[in-house]
Amino acid sequence: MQRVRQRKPQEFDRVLSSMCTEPHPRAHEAAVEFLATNPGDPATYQTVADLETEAVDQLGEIAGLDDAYGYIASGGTEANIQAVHAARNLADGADTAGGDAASDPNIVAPTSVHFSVTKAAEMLGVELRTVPVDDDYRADLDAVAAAVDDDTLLVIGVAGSTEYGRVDPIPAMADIAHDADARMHVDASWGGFILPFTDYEWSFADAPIDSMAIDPHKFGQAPVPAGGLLARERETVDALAVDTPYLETTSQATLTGTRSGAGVAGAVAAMDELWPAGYRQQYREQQANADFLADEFAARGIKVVEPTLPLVTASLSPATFEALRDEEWRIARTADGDLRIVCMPHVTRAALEAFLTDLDRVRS
Ligand code: 0PR
Repeated sequence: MQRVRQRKPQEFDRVLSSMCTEPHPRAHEAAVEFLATNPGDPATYQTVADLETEAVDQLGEIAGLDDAYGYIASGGTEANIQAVHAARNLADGADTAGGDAASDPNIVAPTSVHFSVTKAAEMLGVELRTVPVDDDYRADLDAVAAAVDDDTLLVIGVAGSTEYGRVDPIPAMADIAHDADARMHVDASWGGFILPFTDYEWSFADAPIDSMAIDPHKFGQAPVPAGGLLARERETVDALAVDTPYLETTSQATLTGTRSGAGVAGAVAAMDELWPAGYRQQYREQQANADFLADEFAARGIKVVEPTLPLVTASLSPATFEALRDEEWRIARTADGDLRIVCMPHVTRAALEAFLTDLDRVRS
C-alpha cells in the first residue's frame, strides 16, 4: 500500500493526447460500487448482468438500433476482434451447412483502421487487406471495391478515426460488403458518443451494418474498462458463444472470462446521466474547442487538418514537439509525424490557451 500511497495517478489538465477521459462522477461512484461483481458469471452476479442488458439497450439507442445484441467489452480492441471473430465463425458455419466458406478468408479495411484489427487478423488467421484513404483521410471506395472478393468475410469502416477523426463512407461500404456476401462492421469506438449530434451517416439506422464497436470509456465518459460490441442480429453473438459446462449459465460470448462489473455499472451510470443532452453539450463544446485550436494554429502559419470531429492535427517541428513534451504537455503524433490533439471532455479552453502560450514561447 505504501508504494501506491506515495503516488498519485496522472492529472488530466495537461493530457491532450488521450482518447479516454475523466469519468463522470456518477459513473465513478457506480464503478466503485460494482467493483467486486463479475458480469461474466450472470447466475451469481445477477444485478450486474441485468445492468449489462440495460447498457446494451442504451448503446443500441445511441447507435440507432431498436433490438440490440452485444455486450460490454474490455474496450474497442475486444469489440473489433470479436466482430472479425463472429464474421469468421459465421462463414465457417455457412460452410458446414453446405455453403462455400472461404479457404483463404480476408477482411478489408482502410489504412486508417485501428491496429486492434491487425491483432484480430493475426489471431484469427485471416488476411487483413488495407486499402488507401482519399485526400480527406476517408476510405477510398474504389479501392474497397477492388479489394473485396469471394473470400472477403468482413468490411470494416471507421466512424471517428484514431489519427484524423474521419468518418468513412459507411453506407456505400456496407453496399460493397453485402454485394460480395460479406458482413459490415463499423468501428465507432471513439466517435459513437458524438456522432449522433452530427449529420454523418454512421449508425445502424443510416446503413445496413451488421456490427459496431462503440466505447463508453472514450467519449461516453465511463471509467475503463467499458467498450461496447453491438450487433443487429442475435446470430452474431451466438456465433461467438462457447459452452460453459461448470457455470450455471450454459454459454459465454465474451473474449474475456471474469470481467469487472465496474465497466458495466460505470457505463450505465454515465449514459443515464448524459444521454442525450449531456453528450450533445459535450460534443458542441469540444467541437468549438477543436475549431478554436485549428484557427489559432492557422493564424500562426501552422498547417492544420480541418477538425471535422473534435480532433486536431497540425504540423510541428520535432524540436517544438519535444519542447512541449518537456513542458509536460501530454501530446501525441500521427504516423506522419503531425501533432495530434484530442479534445476530450477534460480538455478545457483554458488548457488550450495555456498550451498555445507555451507553444509561442518554445516554438522553433
Ligand atoms: N478503435 C479506434 C478508432 C480507436 O481509436 C481505438 C483506440 C480502438 C479502436 C481500441 O480501443 P481500446 O484501446 O479501448 O481497446 N485508440 C487509441 C489508441 O490506441 C486509444 C488511446 C486511449 C490512446 C487512451 C491513448 C490514450 O491515452 O491510440
